[in-house]
Amino acid sequence: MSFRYTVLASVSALAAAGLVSGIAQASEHVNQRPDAPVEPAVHDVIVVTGYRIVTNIHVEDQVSPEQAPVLGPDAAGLVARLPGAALVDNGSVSGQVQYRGLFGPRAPVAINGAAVTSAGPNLMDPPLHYAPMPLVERIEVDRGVAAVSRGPGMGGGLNVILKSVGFGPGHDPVAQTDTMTAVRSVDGSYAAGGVAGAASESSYAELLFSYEEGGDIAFSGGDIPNSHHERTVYGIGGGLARGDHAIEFSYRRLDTGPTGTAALAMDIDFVETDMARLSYEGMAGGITLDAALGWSDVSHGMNNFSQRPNADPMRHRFTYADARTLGAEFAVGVPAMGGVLDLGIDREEAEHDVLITNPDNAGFFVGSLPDIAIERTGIFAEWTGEILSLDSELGLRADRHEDDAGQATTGPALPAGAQMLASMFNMADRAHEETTVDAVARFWRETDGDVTWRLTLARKTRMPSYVERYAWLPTGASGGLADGNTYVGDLHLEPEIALSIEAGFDWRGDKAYIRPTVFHRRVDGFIQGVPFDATPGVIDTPVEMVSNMNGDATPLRFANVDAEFYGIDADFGWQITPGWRVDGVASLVRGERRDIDDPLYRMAPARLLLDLTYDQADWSVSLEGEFVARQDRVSATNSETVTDGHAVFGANLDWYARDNVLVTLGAENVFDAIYERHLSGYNRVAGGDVAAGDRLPGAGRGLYARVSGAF
Ligand SMILES: [Cu+2]
Repeated sequence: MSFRYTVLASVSALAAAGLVSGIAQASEHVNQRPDAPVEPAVHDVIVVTGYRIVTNIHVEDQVSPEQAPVLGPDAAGLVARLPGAALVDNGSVSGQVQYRGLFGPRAPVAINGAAVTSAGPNLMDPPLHYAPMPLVERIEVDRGVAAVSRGPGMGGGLNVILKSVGFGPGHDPVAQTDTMTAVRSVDGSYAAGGVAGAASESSYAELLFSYEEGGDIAFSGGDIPNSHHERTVYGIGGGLARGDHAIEFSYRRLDTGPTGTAALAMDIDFVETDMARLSYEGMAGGITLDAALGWSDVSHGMNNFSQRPNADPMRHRFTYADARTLGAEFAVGVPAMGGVLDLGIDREEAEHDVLITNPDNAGFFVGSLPDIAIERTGIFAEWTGEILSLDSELGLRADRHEDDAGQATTGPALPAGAQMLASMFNMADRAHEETTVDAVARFWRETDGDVTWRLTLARKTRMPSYVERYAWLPTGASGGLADGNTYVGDLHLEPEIALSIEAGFDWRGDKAYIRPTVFHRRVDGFIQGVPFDATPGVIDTPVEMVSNMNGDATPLRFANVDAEFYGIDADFGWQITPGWRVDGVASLVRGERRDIDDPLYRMAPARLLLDLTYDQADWSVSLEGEFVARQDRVSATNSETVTDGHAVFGANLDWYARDNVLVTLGAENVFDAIYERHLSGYNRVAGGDVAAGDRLPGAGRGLYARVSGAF
């Protein structure tokens, strides 16, 4: 249900922002339920393909990248512009979103409403890897926490809506396209893609395509090591509608070529992913029906020698990581107690397998995460309506989880210590069952049209990831933490349980707006690396021996600890004169252990984004400053280093060449500042322009251009 709400919210936001009729028409097909309410109080929408937005004051539920520079191929960078959000950058196309301190497996991400399964045990292919910028229409973000109907997950839910021609307004099929091309000087990159198809009110068919390629990103000290990328996506889709019933089908193929991930021990050699989804949406007797079947198959290869120097053939590694998923969902919406009650059931089956090899030694292979099977069946109830004149959303969900792992295989060339760990793993009871319960209550109230108060209370859970549970061999695989540590899992991990409260208001006056939020989240059983045993550095266990041979005498072990997060963030703006306006986003988050005195690892530093914009009818110019504070609250457990504060400035010109063509020209990092990004990890590529072990810097000065067009 929340999915439907946000679709409608964005459509109305676009209309409110004064979009021209062409795009409004293209969006009309999503407006299948004109009676459904619109709830910007609980969702943010980032519109990527908003053409000709005549802005007086920012509409409260969208951030438009057309008025702000969005650089590079990663949609994670776009989301990072929201209040409370930041980019955790493990590579040009390996970015994760951090939202109010949560990232990686704690931040649920869907594409077109479908959960995305990554294959890489270090999230080289995080969910947003599957949403190249030329294909992204908009991104919807559940403010604070995700509704239970989105599935399990701890943080705010992200749903990326890809471009689609969708159903059209007319009886006869009409051809449509929506494309974007971009070039960027700092990495010599280009991107091109979009959707083309034909649509009528009863059917549509479409083709999707995108191609992106870029070299290493330059900064004033040289090139950022292994920051190149290459990615292709193509797909088909279609739909049939009869009366109150519609079915839609989509298939996409993703093909990522050699791409660097300098903060990790290996680079991407390939990611080859097939994804398909069949969905039904309809209405019968006043009851709404939603059903979907999804399937994905990821084949991923990575290595530590073809894109980075590695002179020792004994240490060459090529790792294969595969994942397959099957999912099914069914939900009904019925009128109840003056509101709407959504009842749903969903099931997901996932298989993961990771095999480490040495291509120069046929006897060296090891199944480090062997034949992992993860099954989940969930049910939820979510009611939306009015309680004591407060708009309310009350949700409850329960999930049954079953995990298991197969037998670890080892080649004869593997050292004896690792052989022993494998046989211990194979003798252990690896199966696990768990039931988790989530509850979300949201209340919001609009007063005299200017202020919307909002309050969210939630109990959310997260199951340990398969890496956290089943990593029996100490390796750098950690779900993309990129802290340089070696990790082992724990078969006995408990689920994380988070209790959170979040409160704020959205105020919009004639000439200004502000939307501040304060939040607190207490997590029991927070899963985090801790010293392997009571005598770290004393090599007295098989795990420490094997880890020491791999170059880390002090491995970490995933364990349940206690943690908390709190912070404040806001976006705001002021229309100074009819032509000039200022917009800004400010974010502050703290994450701390509660059981010991140590900040949590990889927390975003305090940040302020400020844009000064001059608007005219057909064009606008923006100057942007990004001010990032020093981060000295760093995790001693993760050997995290401090980063200094910095300021980076950019400028861009938007020109609405026609009603449906937008041209953007911009300059990034105009003063060519050298700065370290706290969330980007440490360089692990030797022999480049950044010393191994140093923080990876941000991009240097450059120009970029982008043309978006819909016909
Ligand atoms: Cu990988």
